Amino acid sequence: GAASAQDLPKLEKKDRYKVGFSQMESNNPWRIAETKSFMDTAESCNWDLIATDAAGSAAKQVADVDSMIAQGIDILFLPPREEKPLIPAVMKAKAAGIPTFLVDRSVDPAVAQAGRDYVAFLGSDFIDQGRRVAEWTLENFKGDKGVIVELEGTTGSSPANDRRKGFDDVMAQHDNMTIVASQSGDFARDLGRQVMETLLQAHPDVNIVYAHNDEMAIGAIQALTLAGRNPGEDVMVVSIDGTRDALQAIIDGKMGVTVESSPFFGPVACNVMERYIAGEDIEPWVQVQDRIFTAENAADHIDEAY
Ligand code: GYE
Repeated sequence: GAASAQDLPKLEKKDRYKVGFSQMESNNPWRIAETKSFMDTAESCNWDLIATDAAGSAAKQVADVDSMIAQGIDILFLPPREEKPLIPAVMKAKAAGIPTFLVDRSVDPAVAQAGRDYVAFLGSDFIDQGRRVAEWTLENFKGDKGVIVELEGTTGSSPANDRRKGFDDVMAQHDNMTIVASQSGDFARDLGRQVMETLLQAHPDVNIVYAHNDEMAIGAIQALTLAGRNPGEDVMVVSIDGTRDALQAIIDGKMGVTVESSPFFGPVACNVMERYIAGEDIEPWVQVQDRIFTAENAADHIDEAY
């Protein structure tokens, strides 16, 4: 049936709120910055925060949400590691009458929908991020033919699906650009390095690397350097997030661009919760605006980076 806000559980005004934040993993600076943002927001937003870490396992993340429901949380903030495996967590929270906000990643919209199964998605436009990386690459690539290796994020995650779509759709319109390989590095630095090592052997002529996040871009730079290549000179490395290491790599001339994907969701979550308590209709997608970091401005932003 049609999505209707009446189906969503209400949240009464209270002095303190028991808030669940189910983190998916803590193996990169982005995740750590996001968890810290929730912790830093807790006091000023009257949260008694229950934060868990699923250590990279969707099954554990579902179990973590189960345990938060059993502990009687008032509200759930959930970054679903993958689009399909986390649907049961969303549905269980719904059945328990707990308003749920998806944070930074989404779930399969064919099954679970904002305004019906959960309140809203708080996050970036990943298709647009991929598109903006592609456009920057087209404007700044100096060679005749682009030979592109793509390092994808976690398979089945919304940012991996959408960052791929945004970038690939733009590149498909340019005959001089070919994506010769596209493989998952699970959004992780070390896996990004390993996958890049392997792909370099099959495609030694690569001259553009598009990584779906900065951690994999840094891993790729390590692999390229070890293989005697000069990232920033004979290979253009481009990615997404805006971590400190990526801004430093841009300053050092090893990386071309990173389109921002902000991890600072604590204040966004507090604001949307207050609006929800006040009875406001919440838009299904609370969109985060992202900047772009290049050699022109990386030095201005590195001090505030994570
Ligand atoms: O880019 C990445 C993290 O879901 C937007 O996940 C997030 C992505 C972010 O592991 O670094």
